[in-house]
Amino acid sequence: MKKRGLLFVLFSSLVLLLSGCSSIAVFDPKGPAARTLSSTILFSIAVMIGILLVVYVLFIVILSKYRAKNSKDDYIPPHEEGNKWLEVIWITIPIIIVTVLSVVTVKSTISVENVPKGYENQKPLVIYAASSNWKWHFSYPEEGIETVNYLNIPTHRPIELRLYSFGPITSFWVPQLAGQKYAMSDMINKLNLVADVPGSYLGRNTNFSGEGSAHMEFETLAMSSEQFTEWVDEVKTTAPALDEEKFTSLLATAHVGRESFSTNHLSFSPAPGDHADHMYHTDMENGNVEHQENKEEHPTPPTSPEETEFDSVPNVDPNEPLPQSPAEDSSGDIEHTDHTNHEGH
Ligand SMILES: [Cu+2]
Repeated sequence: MKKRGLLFVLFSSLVLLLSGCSSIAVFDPKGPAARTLSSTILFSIAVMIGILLVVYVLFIVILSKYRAKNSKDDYIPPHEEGNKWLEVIWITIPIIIVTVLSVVTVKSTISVENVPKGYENQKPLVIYAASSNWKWHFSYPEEGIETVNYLNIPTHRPIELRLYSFGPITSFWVPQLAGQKYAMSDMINKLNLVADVPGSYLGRNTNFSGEGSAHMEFETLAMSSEQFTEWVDEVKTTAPALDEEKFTSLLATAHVGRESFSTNHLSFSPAPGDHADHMYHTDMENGNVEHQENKEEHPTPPTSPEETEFDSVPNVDPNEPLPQSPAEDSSGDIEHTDHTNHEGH
């Protein structure tokens, strides 16, 4: 009974706390893709609440209606043979629920994968977003500029983000603008989004990628296209150029603040091919050869000496005999407990 009271307190405080969070970013979308996702989540929650309501009402009704009663000693309950209609109902309803949820989910997935409706005819602004330990690099190929740890975008224009990573897999997520997508080292993932409300939106890496991953946050600033052009011009005229040497040292630095450059790294460190290319090359009959030849287009990101986890050289010589397991070794000799003594044998 005490346990149940504790659970009740925990549950009600959760309800209070969670309902107090009016600013859950996912439910405060500022663009069509995020709006689709938010309404899909809300719709699923509504369906779930509907199901729970029906289940709990039926549960209470059945519990009270069929509870143990004081009936006569010679009472025999009526013999029931099942009910065709009941069975039809409780098979059909779940099928309908699953169908409705699937249709809604597939439709919203397709819609967020594509350029948002109404923006298909506009030329998208391409931005390469690359992660490295532990920061984000944003390259604007058309404008020729690059930023670190902040992303400025114009509103009411489709943005095509091309995600990749210098190092481990990370995940790019600006919850108020779009869903999350992974950034990987040897291929590009495309993410389409549009911001239709100017403002500052928090973006972050949502995939644990090492000790600094919690600090991989960046500000996405959505502004009018005039302000955006102004900002680009300002960066072009005032920011320093980004050369290979500077970029290499930037990659090697764990944490940096915001930085702006009047040139970008794409000229000397091109991005990998996109996912479609990657699939194509590996799916070829001589997949490996094709992929090898293509290595120049897929630059291997620089790795630090600590990152030798995935080295092709195994730690153990395969020809060396396996170390004897303690099980085979224990011939009933109790004195063999000290490990250092053991090695001397
Ligand atoms: Cu792939």
